[in-house]
Amino acid sequence: MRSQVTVRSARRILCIYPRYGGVSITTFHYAYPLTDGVRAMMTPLGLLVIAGYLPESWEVRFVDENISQASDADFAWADAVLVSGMHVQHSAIVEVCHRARAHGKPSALGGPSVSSSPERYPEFDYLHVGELGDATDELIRALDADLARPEQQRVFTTRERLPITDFPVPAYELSEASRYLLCTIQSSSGCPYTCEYCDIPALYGRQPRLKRPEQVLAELDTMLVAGGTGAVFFVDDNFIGNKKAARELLPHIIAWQKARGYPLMFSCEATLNIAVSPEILAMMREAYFVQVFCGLESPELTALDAMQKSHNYRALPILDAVATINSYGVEVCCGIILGLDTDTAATADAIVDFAEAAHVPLLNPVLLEALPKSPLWDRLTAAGRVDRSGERVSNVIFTRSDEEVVADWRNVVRRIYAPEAVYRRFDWNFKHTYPNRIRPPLSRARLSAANLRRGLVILLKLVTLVGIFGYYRRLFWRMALSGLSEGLFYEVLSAGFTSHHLIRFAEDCARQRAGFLEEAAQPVRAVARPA
Ligand code: B12
Ligand code: SF4
Repeated sequence: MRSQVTVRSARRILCIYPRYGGVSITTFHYAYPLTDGVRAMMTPLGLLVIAGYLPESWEVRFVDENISQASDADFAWADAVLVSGMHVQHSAIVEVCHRARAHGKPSALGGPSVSSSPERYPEFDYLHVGELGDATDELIRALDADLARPEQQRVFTTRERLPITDFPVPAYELSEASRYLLCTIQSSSGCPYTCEYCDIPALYGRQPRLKRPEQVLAELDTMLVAGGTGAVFFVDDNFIGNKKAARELLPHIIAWQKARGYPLMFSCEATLNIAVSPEILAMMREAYFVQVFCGLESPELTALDAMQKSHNYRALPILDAVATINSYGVEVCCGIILGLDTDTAATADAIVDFAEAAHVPLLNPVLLEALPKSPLWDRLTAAGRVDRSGERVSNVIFTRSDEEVVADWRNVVRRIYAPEAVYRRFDWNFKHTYPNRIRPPLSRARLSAANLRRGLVILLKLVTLVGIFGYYRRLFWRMALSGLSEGLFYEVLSAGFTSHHLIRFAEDCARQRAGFLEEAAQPVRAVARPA
């Protein structure tokens, strides 16, 4: 639902999502040129939720600067500028604030970065700390009452969250949905576990809050009308944070898909112990979930014990868990953390060996970072091991030298994303994972003009850039022909597309240009994603 605040003034609100930091594994930057105009990974859901919550009488414009820059005309049009973002976007967030100020417009910042570190944003006129709730209504009241920039920064902190069952449908219609690889949706917030490095339980709670199934379906319908192109990511911190709720939701999604000819395929984040819930996996298969992102963090059991993440292997050994999930047609992606206290000179090899043994195509190795509000932050602060200078590769003072940790990161990325290694893992999935997927009907929804155009463009560009001009073209064709011989056309395109980004990223790594190392000015560069 929209805000219940009664407003008196007409307002024009410009919502801006700033550029990401450097290229990273999870943003797939290098694959965008293979598409028909994709410019960003996922729709920024938080800001779309806020846009959907603003009073109906207020006009809203939405600009994702990963797609195109907000123009002077946009700023001139606006009465106020609302901004969101993660720590990795810090410098771009501040830059948007300066532009708003140059146009004499008040600016307000909300989202994950300011919610965990408001002190990093003294430039903004208004700060919104926390989730949608009473603070959001206060901000709306303030903008309704007065458009002059306040003399001093005003900080609104959510004390009472809006129940998630009252959340508005995100304003998908304001986003250029076709410019994203994935549309995003949220069915729950929070996670019952307490992994040491993670701030999710503190920020969003240990008791997952749940949307009603009909709410989720209404959001999917809105997304479709807005032009969402086929692939949707559930941003839930842990899709099985409440297993009963997942069991209740999935039959609704299955029925929705069947009634509409399976217009969408899904992915989500979940803990690896989803492997011991066959009934959930069976329904995910039926609903056409094709990928799950699991925060493995380390293949070393001592490391998992130390970070309170033994749920990754207690229910089922890790390799068995991955194989079980694969048997439902669901590909597993793994988050990996380097720089743990338990890491040794053997850790990099253990990670590379794990990738090979588990046949996981996509891994996201990152350096440990202490997030305020996480148990790790408290432990390392007490031990004098949090470095707030922002001048190192992480704010954690590792037990090994920075050089060793970064060398391991580089070593892992280079080896797991060497063309022969990544194609080999995809090839294994052609034989053992993807054939286990349902074959959705070739409905009108799936054969839409937008889907066909995107598929065709990717095919042509992939064949040209990689299949003809790529230095690893022989390996590419071997992988592609192997998949095609199994009748897996979509999967071959997807593997070629994904690998293109990963291989280029690893090449950058070899040339010492990759990711967080470029963003030396940002204190938070690489934190594991949750679940
Ligand atoms: C989806 C996701 C991504 C996606 C897309 C991000 C996007 N475009 O939105 C991708 C895959 C790109 C991504 C990447 C990364 N992510 Co991420 N990601 C998420 C995730 C799982 C969901 C985000 C989401 O949509 N949430 C749902 C929405 C509704 O919630 P919300 O954004 O918080 O918005 C609410 C409030 O904050 C508020 N609000 C938000 N904006 C605004 C604006 C205004 C004006 C107002 C008033 C209010 C307001 O209202 C909303 C409703 O309550 C979150 C975890 C989480 N629980 O949020 C992590 C999270 C945002 N990611 C995180 C991190 C660390 C990363 C990476 C750095 C990980 C890595 N090492 O690779 C990378 C960065 C990549 C890069 N270099 O650019 C951290 C951010 C830490 C921080 N405080 O900045 C989070 C919080 C997870 C965590 N704790 O570790 N991520
Ligand atoms: S890392 Fe994942 S499983 Fe652990 S507390 Fe965070 S969201 Fe939950």
